Amino acid sequence: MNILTPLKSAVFAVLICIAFNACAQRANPNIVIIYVDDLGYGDIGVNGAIGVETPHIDKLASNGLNFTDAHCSASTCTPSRYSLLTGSYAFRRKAHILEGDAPLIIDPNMGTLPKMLQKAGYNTGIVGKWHLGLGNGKIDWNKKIPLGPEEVGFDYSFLIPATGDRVPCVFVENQEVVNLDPNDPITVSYGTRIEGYPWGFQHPELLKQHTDPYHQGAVINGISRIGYMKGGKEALWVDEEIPFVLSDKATAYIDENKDNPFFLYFSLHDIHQPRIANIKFVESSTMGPRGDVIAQMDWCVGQISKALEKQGLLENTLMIFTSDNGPILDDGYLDYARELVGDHKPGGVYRGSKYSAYEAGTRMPTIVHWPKEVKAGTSSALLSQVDLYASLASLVNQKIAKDDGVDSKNFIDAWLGKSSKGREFLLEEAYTYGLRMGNWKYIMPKDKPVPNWIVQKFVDPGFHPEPQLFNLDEDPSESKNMADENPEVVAKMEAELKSILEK
Ligand code: NG6
Ligand code: CA
Repeated sequence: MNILTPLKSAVFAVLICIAFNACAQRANPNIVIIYVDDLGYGDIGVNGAIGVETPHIDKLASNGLNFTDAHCSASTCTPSRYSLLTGSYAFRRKAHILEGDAPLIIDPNMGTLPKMLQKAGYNTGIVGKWHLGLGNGKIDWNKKIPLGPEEVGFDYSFLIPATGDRVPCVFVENQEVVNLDPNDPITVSYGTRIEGYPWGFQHPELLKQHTDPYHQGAVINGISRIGYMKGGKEALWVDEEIPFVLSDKATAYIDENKDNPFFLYFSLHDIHQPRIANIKFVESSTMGPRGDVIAQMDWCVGQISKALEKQGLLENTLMIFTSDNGPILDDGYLDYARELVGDHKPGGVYRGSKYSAYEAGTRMPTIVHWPKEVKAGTSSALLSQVDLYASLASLVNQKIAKDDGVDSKNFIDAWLGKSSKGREFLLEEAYTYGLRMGNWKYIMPKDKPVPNWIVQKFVDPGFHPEPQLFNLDEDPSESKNMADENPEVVAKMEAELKSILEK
């Protein structure tokens, strides 16, 4: 017998062993994105919240990586969600805030984050707010809806179709209205008033909260909404129960998928208006309903951690906790958020809010929690959610086709705290554009009057006839325009913005 044969077999066995271990170590993690609605940078305990406690989120931060300069791609919801799922800026699709009966705005032929994860062997689920449109024209809510999360890459979906303040106020599971009675069909209308649920402007006595004129359509559960609706009585959600319904669906999804890698996009209704906390959370803050729903949202986050822990999955699940746009105190419902805010700073030290091109519009509370791979700490890397598509693709070894995710770049090392290097330039979409270059912040001039509906919200969208330039190192709250002193910085940033917009 050749003396080398046993040696060769031993070496071979060792090599197989090493390869096997490497593969086993690289087992793809579960991925959970917890996407809060309208939560500001300063709205969580770990980032300085006053008057409300967020123990579950703070725990994620103390065991994970807390980002100080991570951004959603826009200061409103539909555009940010579009970018998160497609890796492409919303302006390329002219995506803006959608009504509740708008068609799907994601092209079903496009590559998406969930489709990429499906290819990598993941089961994919969305629970919560969608707000990316459904169907391919006028929706018939009484039939299976032809285009939606399934065509975008989700194996399972349980949705609030648009927003809590828009009709229809029903859940949609796998593209069918939940609990629909065929003898009580649903009709929805935006624009033209239809008889059905009473109208808020005619029946203020029915309301739990008064509203501005934009939210005085159908009154459902004592809350008037945008749009009109008829039928579907059995299917109506109860606002006070939404956090429990969504948390139950999300944790059931985790339980059902515990044996295979899964991607859960848990997209909370909180803390969007109408801010109607469950009695369990009423007066749990000093800030009235807005603070109470922050506490309620924190409880939902705790439910997810608990479900993962119960299944022994918390160690190897990559959880990303963040929000879709900056905070707003008065978005149309009279819940006294402005009066009760006290010393709390929803946007932290940053200027602006939802709808604004200033930093608080897009700088989001952002925590990455993955005990198996990510060391606890903080990171000041400049990151955008538009990059999660390419970054997660790199994590799970998937390639993205050339025409997909055109704005998405791979920053997985920064997202996992292995590098502090984020983007060189970062676009902030609003009603004008913001651009970051390191700690410079540029805002594109817009010489137009601020629309009335924005003025009424006490929001400064950042319109200015001249370019604005801020040095965030010295002036994080964007108070001193440095454009005149730094023409070469302005020129460089204008050229970069032009190239993004014209790409
Ligand atoms: C605005 C609505 C506001 C809210 C927002 C969407 C008016 C005046 N205001 O247009 O109530 O629904 O859209 O919020 O209609 S978001 O977080 O989904 O972007
Ligand atoms: Ca939002």
